[in-house]
Amino acid sequence: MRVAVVGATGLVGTKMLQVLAERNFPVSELIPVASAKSVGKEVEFKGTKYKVIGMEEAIAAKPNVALFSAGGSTSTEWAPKFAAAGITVVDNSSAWRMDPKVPLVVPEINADVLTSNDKIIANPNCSTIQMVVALAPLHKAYKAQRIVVSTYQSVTGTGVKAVSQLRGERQKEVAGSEEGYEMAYKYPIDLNVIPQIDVFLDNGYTKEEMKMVNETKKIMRDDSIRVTATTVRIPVMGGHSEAVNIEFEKDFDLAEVRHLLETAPGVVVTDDLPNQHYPMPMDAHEKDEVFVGRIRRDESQPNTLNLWVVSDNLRKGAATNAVQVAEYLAANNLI
Ligand code: 2RA
Repeated sequence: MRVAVVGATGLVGTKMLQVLAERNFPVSELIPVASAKSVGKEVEFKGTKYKVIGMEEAIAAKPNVALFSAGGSTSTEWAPKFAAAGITVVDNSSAWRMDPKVPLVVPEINADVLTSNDKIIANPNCSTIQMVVALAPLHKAYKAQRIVVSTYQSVTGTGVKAVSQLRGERQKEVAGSEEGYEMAYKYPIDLNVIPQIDVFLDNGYTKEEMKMVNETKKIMRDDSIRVTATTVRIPVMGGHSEAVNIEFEKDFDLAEVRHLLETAPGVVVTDDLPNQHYPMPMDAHEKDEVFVGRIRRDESQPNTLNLWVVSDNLRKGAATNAVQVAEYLAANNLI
């Protein structure tokens, strides 16, 4: 397979290269691509250095698949051009996710929607992906009616500038460093919590919160699930964490819930209270699975469950999910 990675020098693009190599995706030719300012830079794949090329040149190279992580406006402009050249795009931005003609795919849940006619395929938002991976087996068994989710999101979800801001602030606090750094956020993030991810919309929610609401329904193919979200940035780097409260139509047995999660694809249950084992971003970091713990009944109302869900947002929340989509396309001769 000729594989293009668009946005190859960014945090997610770099992770895509790493995940393609680790999973031994059958790459016959790697085509790293980026915007004009990064053209000519070098990236490494399986020990070899590759020069980053521009968009036009990448289309001319005719990759079978292009994994995009270059931001919404780049995807809006360039994904249709790649698609028109017969190249299948798996896009990590939010540009195409809610387009009714574009599949929004988490392979463990809805890869069956994919056909060879799909030339633009959307990768869901990181915080949505990890929640629905845990939700899917439970929704199938008990039918989720309403979800209340609060997130605790890693600065890596914002990108390199936010990682530098957190590192810079910590260096200043701990070592008195005078070294300057750019601000990715309006406020300090170290020793702080920012209850805003992405821009505010007219309804008072952030775009990130509404992504969780709308994308969940589309991936689960169920518009009746009611979702409300509060998304929050915290000074962490390993992954995103979520407190998820799910009200089901049917009652459940906690042992069965645990069994359903333990046997669900892509899920690892870490829930051993006597030993104080529960999912944490520092343990999820660099892992592909979604970790679920603190599994308990919400005692305030019937048929309702509380979960704590953690995953590496750059992996299952972005790069790994995109590569899994490409794996499914390749395995089913759809590219
Ligand atoms: C974030 N959800 O964590 C975004 C990244 N896609 O900010």
